[in-house]
Amino acid sequence: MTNQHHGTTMSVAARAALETARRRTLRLTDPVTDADLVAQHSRLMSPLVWDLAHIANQEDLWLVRTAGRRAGLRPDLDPLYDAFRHPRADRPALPLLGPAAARDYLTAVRAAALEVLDGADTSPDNPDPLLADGFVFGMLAQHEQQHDETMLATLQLREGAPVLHAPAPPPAPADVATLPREVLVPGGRFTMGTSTDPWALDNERPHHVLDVPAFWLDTVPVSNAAYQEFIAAGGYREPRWWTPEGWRHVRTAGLEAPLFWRREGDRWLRRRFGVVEEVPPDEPVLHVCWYEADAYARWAGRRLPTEAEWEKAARHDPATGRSRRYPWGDAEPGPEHANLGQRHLQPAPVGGYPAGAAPSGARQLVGDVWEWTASDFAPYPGFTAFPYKEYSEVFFGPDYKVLRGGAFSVDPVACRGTFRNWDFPVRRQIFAGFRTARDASGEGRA
Ligand code: AVJ
Ligand code: FE
Repeated sequence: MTNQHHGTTMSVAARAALETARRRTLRLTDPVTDADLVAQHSRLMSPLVWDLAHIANQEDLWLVRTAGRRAGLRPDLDPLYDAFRHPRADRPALPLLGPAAARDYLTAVRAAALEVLDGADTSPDNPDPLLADGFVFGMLAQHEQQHDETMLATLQLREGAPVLHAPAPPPAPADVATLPREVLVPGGRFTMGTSTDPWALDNERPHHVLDVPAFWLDTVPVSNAAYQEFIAAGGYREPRWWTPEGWRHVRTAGLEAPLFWRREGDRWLRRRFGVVEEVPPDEPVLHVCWYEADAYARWAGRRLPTEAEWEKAARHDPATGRSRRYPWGDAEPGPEHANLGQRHLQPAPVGGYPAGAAPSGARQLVGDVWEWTASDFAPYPGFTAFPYKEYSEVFFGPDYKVLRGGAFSVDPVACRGTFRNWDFPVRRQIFAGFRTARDASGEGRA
């Protein structure tokens, strides 16, 4: 394929990714009343109408003004929708665009952005790295999808009658009962990160080789049933399972169970997008913070996997020594591989998606729930911020823990074996669960 053809292919892919993101944005907000769009459903979150106009404003900035070198539609709005200038809790008090004006801004910016895309040289040899392979268009599709996930979390926090509906995910396959509790990931060198994935973001780059010793990893994410055993064993009342900061947090925040859970008699109920239902025992646990995941792992005599271990389990192919894009290989995620893209409004039971298994046999590394790792969010050796420091660089350091793998709430465009997410260790409104690991001293060196 010539590079010019490649450019056309990337332009088509960019347009499709932008349009997929916009369909989701509208699917999330069209059924919401104006009153609910401007309300603050939690101090942790923005009003939905802020996310809407922020999506438009970032597209105005990066696609219309930066990529298109045009004047832009509303540069005057930049300060209002600058996430660093106004903490989420303060955003309802700002003179925000109302729902109709925010929707008009989205539509108008998109029309201009698609004109820019039509005229852009997205071939790989465009010397402008923003345009080569259509990177900046892919970046904005990922940005909109990330805010769609944030809006989904806001709708989960929202009280009141449901506005979202989706079919249940597929039931667990017949072989779940026979799955081993853990799988062995062999020791040795593996390539972490990427320097070639065209739409990989700055924090996923560059690729680098690490020696990761052999370790055992849970075949599937920790289930609600397993987590309930930790609760029943008094895990939340026993300081020895917690780090000092974790214990302080459990006491001051009064944590007793995952967010959205409520005890009724001897049953656990949960609220899920406005529906109260019994906690399904075989689903991956969801809405736990890093401290809870870390404490559970210690109680179980195990630990959280490091970020490098997680990525090796998800990408390393022992047959070739190569790191692949996904646990199942390089094929784009399909509905048989993983629970992604908000097709469902909950994780699938543990053991699902056998077609998406990694070479080790581990399942559901991608999709269903974000997985907390043991690691702080840090730059890879040779990192350079691109195209702006506020995407990743300003968050590097010990305040944030890395999450991997994506959840049912994540679109495939913002999900790959190298994709890195991060949050404070106290956060629970995100769609996060975890799995555990242990050392395999000496075992299984390939
Ligand atoms: C990568 C999910 C932590 O939502 O704060 C959105 C993504 N960055 N707009 C976030 C992001 C700028 C970011 N996370
Ligand atoms: Fe943003």
